[in-house]
Amino acid sequence: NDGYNLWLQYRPVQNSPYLSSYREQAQHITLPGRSATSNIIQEELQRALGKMLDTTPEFSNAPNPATTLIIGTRKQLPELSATVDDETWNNLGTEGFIIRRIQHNGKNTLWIAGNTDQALLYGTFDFLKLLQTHQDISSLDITSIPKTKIRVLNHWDNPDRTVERGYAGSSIWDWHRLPDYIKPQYIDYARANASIGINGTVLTNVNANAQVLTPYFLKKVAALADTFRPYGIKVYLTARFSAPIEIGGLDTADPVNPDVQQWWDEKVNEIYQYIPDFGGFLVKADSEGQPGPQNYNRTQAEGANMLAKALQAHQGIVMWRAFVYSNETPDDRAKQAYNEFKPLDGKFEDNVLVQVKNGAIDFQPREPFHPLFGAMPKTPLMMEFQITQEYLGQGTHLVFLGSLFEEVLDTDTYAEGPGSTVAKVVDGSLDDHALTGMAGVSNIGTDRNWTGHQFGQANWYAFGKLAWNPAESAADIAQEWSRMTFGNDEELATKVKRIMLQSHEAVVNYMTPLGLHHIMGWSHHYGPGPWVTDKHRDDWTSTYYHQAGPDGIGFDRTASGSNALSQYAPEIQQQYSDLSTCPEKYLLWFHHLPWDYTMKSGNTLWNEIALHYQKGVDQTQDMLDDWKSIQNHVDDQRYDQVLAFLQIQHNEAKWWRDACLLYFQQFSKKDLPEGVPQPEYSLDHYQNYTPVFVPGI
Ligand code: BDP
Repeated sequence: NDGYNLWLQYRPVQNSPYLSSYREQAQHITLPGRSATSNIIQEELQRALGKMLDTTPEFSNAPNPATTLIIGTRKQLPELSATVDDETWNNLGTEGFIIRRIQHNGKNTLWIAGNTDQALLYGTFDFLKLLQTHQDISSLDITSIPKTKIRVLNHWDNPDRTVERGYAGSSIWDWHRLPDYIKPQYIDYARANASIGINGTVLTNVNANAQVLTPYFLKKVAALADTFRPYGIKVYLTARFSAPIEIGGLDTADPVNPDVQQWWDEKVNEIYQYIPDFGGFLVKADSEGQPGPQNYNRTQAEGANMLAKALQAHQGIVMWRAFVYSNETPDDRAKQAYNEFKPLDGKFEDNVLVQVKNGAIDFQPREPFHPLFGAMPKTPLMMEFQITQEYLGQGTHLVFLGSLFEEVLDTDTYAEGPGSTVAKVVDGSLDDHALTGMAGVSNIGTDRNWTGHQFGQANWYAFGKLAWNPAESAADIAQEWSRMTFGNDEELATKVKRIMLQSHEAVVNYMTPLGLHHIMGWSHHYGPGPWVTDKHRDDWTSTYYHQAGPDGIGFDRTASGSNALSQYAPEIQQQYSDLSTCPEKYLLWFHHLPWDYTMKSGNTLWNEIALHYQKGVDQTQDMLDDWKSIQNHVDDQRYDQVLAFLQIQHNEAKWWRDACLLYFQQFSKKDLPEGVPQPEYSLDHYQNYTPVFVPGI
């Protein structure tokens, strides 16, 4: 088993008390739909039920006395649908579904219902998940409605098939052979995404290439859009702000220039000729060398609105990234996006979402939530999570990101009093926004198992689940994924869940404990690099962030420092400014403290840092031991790969610990506490060591 089938393994159901009830239910399926999507539903059921139950279900177009499972929309089944009230139907929208048990012809029947075939597809995958995880289906009454509207993967894929920050091979988009050749992998990609409710994909890198907007590429994009459409997945592209100059022959890209506006209008009309349901644009502007409205002294809103207006006639949207910062701005990088965007609240067109990374710096192992969440009530803010593990061990370390996503989503912004969680900002319920969304920077590539690390699949899965329902628990997601992926053996399920649920805390401990951040290797971002300094951009160095010196360590973001804390609600400001209430996990993010500062445990800060690094190493050992203990329950191929990667992770946790502690020890001038071994090499060794092969640069 090479992992290609992801969580759609459809393992034979054995030793389940429910096997006979599953077989009974799956005998005769009524599926009235005749669309491409209905065909997909039928094929998926045939594949899944055949593999899981060793049965070949019979299909019919209309309910009859033999029917045991009905999969039909409100319109397809008027009689049955009249038993459900109008309000329920309306609440379901176009994507929500119901799975409920009904009496039909005096028979115990299951009904998967919704307003559209797409909803039925989601319902079908949910039903199959129940079988995959051996759930009791005798009294089902499920209503599931997505809480966000736009649930998209962001592929940082380039036309030459390299993937920025990708650690799983090349880009899956085989541009050269498109539009003629539709790789089977595209279909399986769409199936996997539909199975977790993802309804959009941005095909191209945020560091954009204008060429993707030319007819040569648009034909290829259209072929992908055609492939994904029946799975409910729309395609989006990144728009390079200077495209009117680069491919349009204009000498400016100024958003208020009528020629520029006209160029975008025409370009958008052209795109819709190829792709009638094109989703819209994702834009990275005025950031890390990308062109943008600042080049013309225009605001982010003026830039976004120009594109938004061009898309309006076609119901397209703009996802405008808030990742705007500059090393020429003398202020703390953590404050810059807020300063740029907060004054623009209410100035964006209705079809613009501002896409904000979960934290104010950059996808670090742990960051406090971005201060923009809750600060722009008149603007829909879209969450951007990074599924690819740029700063978290890339394709090699096992880190379940469901825990990270959950931690951010559950945090209270206090924007409108207690209970104003980030999740409520993102799902639009706090400020009543209908246009809502979540983006995940994809970890998918051409590797047979899609994500490089088998457990990288769990992060793709968790992203989809949390985009659908930001309130879902990471622990439940981990459990569900593990059962679908590896099977229902209880010992295996317990151990895999334990491995997953401690993995995020482990990586924080051995990389950036207690609020440290951005201390990784230069440019490739793999491995430790707290010594990185004196580069062409100060805000890309490590010393800028950890501020370690003889007097202590940490970035002072309180009123005595950069005062980034002032960007948060007063409750947060108060809690995080005060050393007695600041959560220690964010301590050095907000405070600069002496090495002998006393922590809650009674340890000095120096000892506590060292002990956290050690704990991270110990946790990777626990993960390794847990994995070894389930060898008999996992197929060899996946077992061996994960084992080898866990071993690497454990060794690299030590590398992080030793390199960081030796580096910081130059300033603390203190011994390592008991329980933390002397590093194997001198600091010099670690500083001169570069991993041989680091992909994804
Ligand atoms: C950083 C990456 C860089 C991306 C950038 C972004 O290092 O490759 O282009 O974020 O999000 O994390 O635009």
